[in-house]
Amino acid sequence: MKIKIVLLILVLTSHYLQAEDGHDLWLRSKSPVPVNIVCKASSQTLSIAKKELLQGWQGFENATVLLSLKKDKTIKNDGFKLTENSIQANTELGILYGTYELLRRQQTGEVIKDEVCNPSYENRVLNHWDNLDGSIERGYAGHSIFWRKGDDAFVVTEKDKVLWQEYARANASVGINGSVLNNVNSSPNMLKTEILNRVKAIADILRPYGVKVYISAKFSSPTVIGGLKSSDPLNPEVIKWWQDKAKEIYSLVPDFGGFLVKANSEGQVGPQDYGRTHADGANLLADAVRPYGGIVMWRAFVYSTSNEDRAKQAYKEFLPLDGKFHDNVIVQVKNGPIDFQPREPFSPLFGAMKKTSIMPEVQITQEYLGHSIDLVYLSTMWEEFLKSDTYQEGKGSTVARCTDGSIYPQKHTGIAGVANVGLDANWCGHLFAQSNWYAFGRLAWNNQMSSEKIADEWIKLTFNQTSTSKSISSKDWTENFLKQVKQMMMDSREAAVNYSMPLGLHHIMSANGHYGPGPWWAPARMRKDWTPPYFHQADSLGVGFDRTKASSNAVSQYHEPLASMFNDVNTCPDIYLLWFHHLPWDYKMKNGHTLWDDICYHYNTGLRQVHQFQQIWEKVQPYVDVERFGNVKERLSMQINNAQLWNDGCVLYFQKFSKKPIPADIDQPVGKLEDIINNDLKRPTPWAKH
Ligand code: GCW
Repeated sequence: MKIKIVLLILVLTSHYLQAEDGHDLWLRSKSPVPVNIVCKASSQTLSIAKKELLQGWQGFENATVLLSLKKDKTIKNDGFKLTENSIQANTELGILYGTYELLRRQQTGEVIKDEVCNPSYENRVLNHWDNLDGSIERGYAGHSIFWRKGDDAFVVTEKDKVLWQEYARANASVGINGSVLNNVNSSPNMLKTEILNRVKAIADILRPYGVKVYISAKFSSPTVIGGLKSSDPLNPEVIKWWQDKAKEIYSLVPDFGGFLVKANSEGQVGPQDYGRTHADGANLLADAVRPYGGIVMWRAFVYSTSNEDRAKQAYKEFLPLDGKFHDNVIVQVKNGPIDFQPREPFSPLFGAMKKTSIMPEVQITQEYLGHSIDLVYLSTMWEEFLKSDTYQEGKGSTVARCTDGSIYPQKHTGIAGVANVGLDANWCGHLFAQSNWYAFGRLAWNNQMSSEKIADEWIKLTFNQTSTSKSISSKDWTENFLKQVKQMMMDSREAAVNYSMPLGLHHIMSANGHYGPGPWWAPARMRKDWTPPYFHQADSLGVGFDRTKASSNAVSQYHEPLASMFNDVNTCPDIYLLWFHHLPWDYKMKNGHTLWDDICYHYNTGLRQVHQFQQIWEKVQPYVDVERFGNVKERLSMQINNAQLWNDGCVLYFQKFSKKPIPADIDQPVGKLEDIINNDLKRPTPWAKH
C-alpha cells in the first residue's frame, strides 16, 4: 500500500514538474555554461544584466564577457555595441538590452558579429486597456495584472510583485520601455492619491527593467475629481489643477513617463466641449509634465459630429493643427483610418503631418482578429503597414521612416501597442498570441525587421527541442516543426482576412463582442458609422464603399501617386478594392472571376487555410509538450467554427443582394442565414467568463 502511495505521489509530482502552462513565454531557463562577467559599474539594472548572463550563457565555456558603459557616437539612446564577448552602451539599459540580444542570438543560433544596434523608436509603449475593477476592455486573457476590486485592491502582495517583475523582464527582453497602466476610456479615479500609490508600487518594480509607467488621463478630471466648474484647457484654475497633479505624481514616481489621452471620442469629454482644439488640450497636459521631462501621447482616434466619411475624420481634424502642438506632445495615430480592422490602408495622417511628432498605434490584442481564440500572427500586418509608402517626401517615405525620425526632425518618436496581457497563466490566452507581444517589441526596436525572422526567433525560443522528452534531431526539428509552424504563422493573418473581410471589406463584424460576422447589424437609432451596412454598402447593384473623387473623396487624403492609384479601379490593389470602390457584383476581377465569385472564393480559401493549420498542428504533436499542444488544438477547432460562421454568414448575406449562385467548385455553406443572424444577436462573447 505504502509503495503504491509513494508511486502515485511520484507520478503526480513528475507530471506537475513537467506541466507546461506557457508562463515562461520566450524566456525559458537553460542549463547555463559557466561564464565570467566583468563590469566596473554597479546598479540594479546592471545586476539584472549580470544575472541573466550567468543564468543563460550558451557561448564558450568560461568566456569572459565585458560590460562597459562608455559613450560612443554611433550608439544612440539605449542602443548597444555587441561582440561575441562584450556589450558596450551609453546607458545601463543599453547594457541590459545588449544582454538580451546576445543571449537571444546564442539560443537561436544567429551569428554574433561586431555590430551596433540602435532602437528605431525612442518610446516603445504598451497601452493596457485595463480598468480599475480589474476588467480589461477588449482583453481576452483574464483580468488585469495591475488592478483588481475587492478588499485587497490596494494591497501590494508578494504575488503582485513577482508577476510585475516577470512582466517587466519580458518587456525588457524585447526592448519595450513603457507601459500605460490603464484604459484610455479612463476612470477619473485613476488620478486619486490611493491609486497613484499603487502606480508608484508598480513603477518601483518596473524601473530596473527600464519600463516607465504612464497613465491614461481623463480630460474632465478637474471637474470630476477636482471639484472645478470646468475642465476648459485655457482656464487658469484648470491649468493649476493639472500642474499640481503632475507635481504630486512626480513626487511619487520621479521618472513618470507622462499621459495618454483619448478625448472627444466615443463619449469622452475633450477640449472641443469647451470650444478649444485638440492642440489646446494636449498642450495643457504637456506643459504640466514638461518640468519633469514627461510627454503627452494624444490620440487621433476621434469622431466628428458631421456625417463625413468615417475614414476621413481624423485627418480632417488633425491636419490643420500641424505645428500647433508643443514639442513634448506626440500625436498617436491608429495604423488605419477606421479602427484596427483585419486589413486597412495606412492612415493618411502618416507623413502628412510634418511638423508634429507622430506615433503609430497598433492593436496587439485581437479585437477584430479572433480574440485569443484564432491563431493570427500579427507581425505580417504591422510589417505591411510600416513598409507602406506614403510618398509624402518622395518615393520611399514609408510609414516607418515618417515616424522614426529618419524623414522629419521629430523631437520625440514612439510606437504604441494595445496589450494582450492578462492574468491567464500563459499571459495572452492563446499560446500563439504571445508571438504578437514578442513581435510588437521586436518591431518597435527595429522597424525594418522581417516578420519571418521574428517568427523564427519566437518559435526557437518558445519551443526548444527539449520541449518534449523525445530525442529529436536538429534537422528533424527544423524541417518538421520549425518550418511548418513558421509557415502557418506567416499565412495566418491573410487567412483571417480571407475568412472575415477580404478584398477591402471592413467593419462587418458582429456587434456582439466583435467576434464573428455581423454585416446585417443596423439598429435604427445607432450612429450610422458604427453599423456594418454603412461600411459595406451592399445593394442590388454591388458592394463596397465608394471613396473615389466622385464620392466621399477619401482618396484625396493620400499623396500622389496613391490618390490616383486608389481612385482608379484598374490600378487600385485588390486588397483595398472594396475599401475605395462600390462595384457591381459581376465586375470582372483581374484574375477573370466576377466580383461575386471572387468574394465567395476568398471566404472559402480562408476556411480551407484554417483546416490546413489544424492539419499542420496535428502533425507537429510529437514536437510539443502535451499542455501547449492542447491549448492550441482546442483553439484551432474553435477557429474553424469561426471561419465557417464567417463564410456562411457573409456569403449568404451578400447573396441576398447579388442573387447569384455560389460557385459550385467550393464548399457550400452549412448554416442558414436566418439562424446565424438570430444566434448572433443572442450570442455571448466566447470568453464571457472574463
Ligand atoms: O476599437 C475601438 C474599441 C473600443 C476602444 C476604442 C479606442 C478603448 O472597440 O473598445 O476603446 O476603439 O481605441 O478608443
